[in-house]
Amino acid sequence: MNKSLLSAIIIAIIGLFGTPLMAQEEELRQNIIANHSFEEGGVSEWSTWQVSALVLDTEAQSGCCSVKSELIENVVVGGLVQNLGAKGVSGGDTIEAGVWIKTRNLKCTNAFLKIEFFNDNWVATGEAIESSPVVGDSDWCEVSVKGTVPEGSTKVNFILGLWKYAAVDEEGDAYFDNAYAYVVEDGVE
Ligand SMILES: [Ca+2]
Repeated sequence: MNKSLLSAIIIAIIGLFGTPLMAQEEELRQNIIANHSFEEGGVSEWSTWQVSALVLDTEAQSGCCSVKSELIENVVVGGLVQNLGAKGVSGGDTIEAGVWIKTRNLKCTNAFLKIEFFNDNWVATGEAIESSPVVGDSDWCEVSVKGTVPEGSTKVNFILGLWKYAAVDEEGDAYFDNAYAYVVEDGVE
């Protein structure tokens, strides 16, 4: 068999069997965070929990915009939230998630990604998973987490979080961009 015929056969085999597999992986690798890069004008698709959020076209890790998030007065924790449970993520699924964060002069507030798990009655179904915190003056950096969703979870909160650990006025800024979450292993048999 000559080489070109062998190559043609290999390409045909990849054509027959490779595509469906790749399509399946592609489907699993689909970013389930909506408005993940804040390019859609404002914070549509996100809920604000004890933060004010402003989409700016002066800072961006990708595209033209990112979101600047700030804790509202007199709270120590808050964030921008999407419920992955409503997007089909459920107990047993293994998820990989992350976001890019930039901070400026952030003296006593941590910026991070956190994923929390609850059942229908908002009772925690397991330990939350949390990224390393970004503080101080940091250029765009990626934080990520990976974990398995505890059984019985129907609400899976993906949170671009802020936590103020000292009771002083915070003058710094935190920006988030390019949030992602993938189901890397589907727990459903
Ligand atoms: Ca962006």
